[in-house]
Amino acid sequence: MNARNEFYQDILPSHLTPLWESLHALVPKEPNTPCVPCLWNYAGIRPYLARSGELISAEEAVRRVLIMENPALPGQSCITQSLYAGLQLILPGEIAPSHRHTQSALRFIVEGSSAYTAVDGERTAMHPGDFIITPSWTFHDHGNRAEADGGEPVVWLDGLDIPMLRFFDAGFAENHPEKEQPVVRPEGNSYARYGANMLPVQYDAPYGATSPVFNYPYARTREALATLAQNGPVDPWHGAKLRYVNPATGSWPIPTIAAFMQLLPRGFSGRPYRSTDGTVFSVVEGTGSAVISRGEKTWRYDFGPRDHFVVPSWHTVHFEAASEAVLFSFSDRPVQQALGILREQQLNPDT
Ligand code: GTQ
Repeated sequence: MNARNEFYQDILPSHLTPLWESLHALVPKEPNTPCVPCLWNYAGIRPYLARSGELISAEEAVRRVLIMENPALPGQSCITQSLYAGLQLILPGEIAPSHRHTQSALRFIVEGSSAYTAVDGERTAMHPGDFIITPSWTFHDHGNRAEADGGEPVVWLDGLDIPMLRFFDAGFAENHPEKEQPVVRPEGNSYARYGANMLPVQYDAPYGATSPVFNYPYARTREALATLAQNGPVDPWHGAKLRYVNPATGSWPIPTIAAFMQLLPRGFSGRPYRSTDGTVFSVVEGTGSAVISRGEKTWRYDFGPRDHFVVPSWHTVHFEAASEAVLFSFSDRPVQQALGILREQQLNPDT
């Protein structure tokens, strides 16, 4: 053993370790994420969701979810270092019981129209393409109408800040005493108050920095994107892309999570970009390709409706759309922006 190695051994019991052996890894020249890109083809994984439905009820599971794990971070329940993503299944007649936690959640509806979610005493129906928020520390339960009532399996993408809360060791949770929390306001109440580009004259933010709107319906989002795309031209990198906002502040819908919807016109061939916010995508409509690269490596993901994929931090990506395509996405951008560390780079601006 040379003198240095001997020294490292000697200081180990004192819980000391030499910085000079790890400095370059700790302070890299540029982001060097352990995360890798990954595509979850919906047709490939949908049978597993169905099987989970045969193995356990939503009530027993509390949340019947298949977590989408980054292949490079097995067992860590995260899709990027800061974000959690999963696909949740709820069958007709089932209830996912009420609880609350400090982690914030988004639901992006992938399949089925017979479910609802309740947040803080108000229910909202879930339809494919809807973007729904569960603010931190609000009671929430999910339900699916019974078969006789036209129920069908409902699947949505769960996006949560679980890894961030774990990082801060700031997670709390508790169950509601009842399976379903009491409904105290009629459906649509929140949208009427906060979703008509207006706010109550005596506005008092009900959920702190989180948006008071908890369902951003796809019909409205889709109409806006269609109009933008028709009016053209669209952004050469992103197509027609909008971000979801907290209407009371103009800021992000969730303090820890940004969410976006973009339309790629038919034949769109986007320019490449990279950013430090690793991003999770859910394909709503259309077919196309995401071409991702990092150094010498390239991943080409041909996508269709209901497919999901992740583009990690500082991986270059560009999009191609064979048919008109619509993509939902979310990232940890609000946190990076608040900390002043977000970086984005648009490549080939002149091509
Ligand atoms: O619906 O409350 O995917 O608490 C993970 C944790 C969903 C939920 C998840 C949760 C939920």
